[in-house]
Amino acid sequence: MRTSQPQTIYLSDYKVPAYLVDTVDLRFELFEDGARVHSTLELRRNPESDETAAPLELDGDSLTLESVALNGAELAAGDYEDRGDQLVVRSVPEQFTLTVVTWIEPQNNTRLEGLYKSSGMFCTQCEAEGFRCITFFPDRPDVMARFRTRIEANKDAYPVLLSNGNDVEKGELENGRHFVTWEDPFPKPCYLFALVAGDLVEKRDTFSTCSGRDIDLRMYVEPRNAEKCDHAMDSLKRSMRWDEEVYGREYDLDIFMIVAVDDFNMGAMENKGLNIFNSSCVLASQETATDLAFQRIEAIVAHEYFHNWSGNRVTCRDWFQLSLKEGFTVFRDSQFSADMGSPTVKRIEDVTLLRTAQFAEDGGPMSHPVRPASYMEISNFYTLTIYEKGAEVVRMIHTLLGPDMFRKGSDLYFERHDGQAVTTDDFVKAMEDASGRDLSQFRLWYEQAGTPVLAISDDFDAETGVYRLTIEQSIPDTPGQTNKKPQHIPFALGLLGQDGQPLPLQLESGDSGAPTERVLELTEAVHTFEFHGVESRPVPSLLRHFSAPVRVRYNWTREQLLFLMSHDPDGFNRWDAGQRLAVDVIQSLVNAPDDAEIDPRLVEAYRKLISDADLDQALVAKMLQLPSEAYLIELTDKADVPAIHRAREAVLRHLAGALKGELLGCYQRHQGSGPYEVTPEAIARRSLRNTALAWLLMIDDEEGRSLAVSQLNAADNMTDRMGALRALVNSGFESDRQEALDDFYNRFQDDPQVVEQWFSVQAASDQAGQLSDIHKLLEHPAFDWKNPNKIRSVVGAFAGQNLAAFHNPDGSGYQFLADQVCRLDDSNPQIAARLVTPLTRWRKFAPSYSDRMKSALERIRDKAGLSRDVYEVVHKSLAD
Ligand code: 0A1
Ligand code: ZN
Repeated sequence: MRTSQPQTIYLSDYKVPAYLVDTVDLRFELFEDGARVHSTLELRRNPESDETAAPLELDGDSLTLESVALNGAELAAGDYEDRGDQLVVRSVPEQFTLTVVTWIEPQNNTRLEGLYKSSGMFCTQCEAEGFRCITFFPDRPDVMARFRTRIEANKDAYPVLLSNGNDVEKGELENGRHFVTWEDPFPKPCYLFALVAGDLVEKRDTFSTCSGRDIDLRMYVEPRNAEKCDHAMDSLKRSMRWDEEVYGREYDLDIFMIVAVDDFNMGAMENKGLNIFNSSCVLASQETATDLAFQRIEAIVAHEYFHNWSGNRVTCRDWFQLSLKEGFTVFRDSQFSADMGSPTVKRIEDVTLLRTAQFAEDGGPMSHPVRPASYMEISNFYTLTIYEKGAEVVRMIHTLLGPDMFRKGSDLYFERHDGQAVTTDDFVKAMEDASGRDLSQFRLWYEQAGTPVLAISDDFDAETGVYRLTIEQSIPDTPGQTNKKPQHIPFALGLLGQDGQPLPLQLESGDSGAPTERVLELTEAVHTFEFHGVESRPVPSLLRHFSAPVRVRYNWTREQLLFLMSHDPDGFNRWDAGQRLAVDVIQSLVNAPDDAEIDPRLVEAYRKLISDADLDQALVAKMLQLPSEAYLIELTDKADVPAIHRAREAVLRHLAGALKGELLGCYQRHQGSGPYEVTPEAIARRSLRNTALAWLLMIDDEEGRSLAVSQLNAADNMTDRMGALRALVNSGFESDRQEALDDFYNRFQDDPQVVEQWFSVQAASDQAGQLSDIHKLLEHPAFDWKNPNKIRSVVGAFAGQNLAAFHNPDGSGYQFLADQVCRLDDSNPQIAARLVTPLTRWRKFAPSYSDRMKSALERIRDKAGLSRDVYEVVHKSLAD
């Protein structure tokens, strides 16, 4: 329990470590009532440190210290100090060996940081500061050491013993125990350490690298999951090949292992040679995983694999540099996913996440730069800003440099910094040095928080044939940052003539060979661009491919949006025009709910989309998704969520009613035949059918109902089964809903990943997820307060997706969330802090809501012994 106020840590206080660790020799004795950890460190003073007389300070957390020895001689109690969170040895020589023995209790570790037990197996999570829960150590990423790890455990219960690197020795011990020793030849920070011990089945494959080395690929899962590994294994091989081809990166060890664990705070972890995954992010079969899950698994497997270079071989100097590895790796995995499927669809998905969730974060109380200047608890900084905005920043460098120079830059970065712990600045420097471009102003993207706003106006002079575009950038104030400087923004655009044809973009008159798309570079607060030789007023296609993470303000008319929806050669902007049009229609209804006329042009646009079989169906599937409530809230000041919910539903119902015939036609047309496949075409087909079904059930259509029931009974895959279940759950057909839910549960009750989907389809539904229903789900025998996935699938889905119910005007949703946060704060502070997020946005809502949200936050604030994680989030949210 915390007794003092949490401290803020500043980037400006960074100092090189006073001591370096060359090697770490670990011996784990694993038992049912705890584990003993013997750690032998070869230490020496850091020649680069000016603290020549500094005591040795090692980090620790929740450890029972059994003994300390220096150069083999046990230290007496007065020779060291055990402060609980630090072990201090005052006088040490230049170079020495320190042996520390600690006792820990993995079986009681509910925080899931350090060594813990999940479904009977031992596993670890050390990023960011979990290694200190295992043994005393300089727990910071710029201390890189070579690890040797011996694991000892009962052989029957834990036949599989894994750690990083290569297994170099194994053998039998007394009392039915055995051991395996692992050696990792690559120096690494301790956050990349991993250990797994359990009764697991092994799935093997091999990969032959570009230089002809054969790599052993191994997946370890619980026996009941043995048939759910193929997709992850295939994804891994595709990732390995892609990283060779696109980045010239070859895998370095002889073995690459993946382990699936059920209890995990995040998605997965890139431990050197031994990636550990949340089961829900790696296990898949046609019967149990949706298309979305298949795609997510491919992306996460790739992400963790890509970290082997962007994160492990080149790592972060300190945690302020987190985006060095995360932003770059997300950029890499998004390029990979784009190459594996449809680049336009992937871009739409990434931008949807960015614009709804990252923009909201950037405009809220936790807003921080891609490279933060301070934090209290680093676990709170695994954010959309670090990951997604960080990836956008790397993408902009890619856009500014072009693919060839970018590759030169990444080659230089890996070559120059291999084996080092570096900063985001080192990354940018490598890009500059390789390309010769000056990125000094660009660096502001790492330093300034907040989403830049581009206010755009235009005018057309028919006499001179000049079209003028004025772009003014501003960056809103964020906590602790005001008066920001203009940033360097790549702005891609095109102009369309009245016939829908792209126009040459002549920045000087008479430039006959001008391209039809350009990337303009904004560096000043205001720019005016003139385009010559334009015959009639063009329609601008702005910020194509979402070339920068900014908000564009421009007064589109609905005509222009309809025009772009059908003519823009940039698929992304076609989709975006459709989104803007739908937002406009829904917002008018929010503002004037009694004026029920819904623009017939929206209906016609959707009719065309649904019926036109010549269009790219994957894009159509995306275009048919109305903007989410979360996005509509993000676009609104002082939002009234139930009103937004009603307006959006009214538009959906209106569209469904008007387009019933087309929806039924679309449903029939996309009936699949042949075996299940996870190709972009098949995914689009299933998505279109399930959207059609969902729309039909929104108007409680009888034909839709019977289609849903038969689809549910006939489905040979989870996408179709879940599509039908979701449509029924969200419909007014109450008895079908209950029957469908019961059948589904009976069929899949032994599969935790499917039960999680079953929880969340209810918790996210305005029909099945009212607060009283949520309480029942929490009482359900399959619910488990110790399992983060279950908590996310009920509490997280309710507060994050069932927005009208969560924002019940009586404030009951907020009080409910506060209760759950307080309850989790002791057992799992990381999860508790993440769950608070919806409440932190209280300023965004109309006063009667925001007052109640604030008082829920105050209740959390007043809980005794609040964790540092929750403390930081709540205090920052309530600060003026
Ligand atoms: N580095 C991992 C994410 C991760 C971060 C923290 C964790 O525990 C607090 C676990 C995983 C990734 O980017 O995949
Ligand atoms: Zn990552």
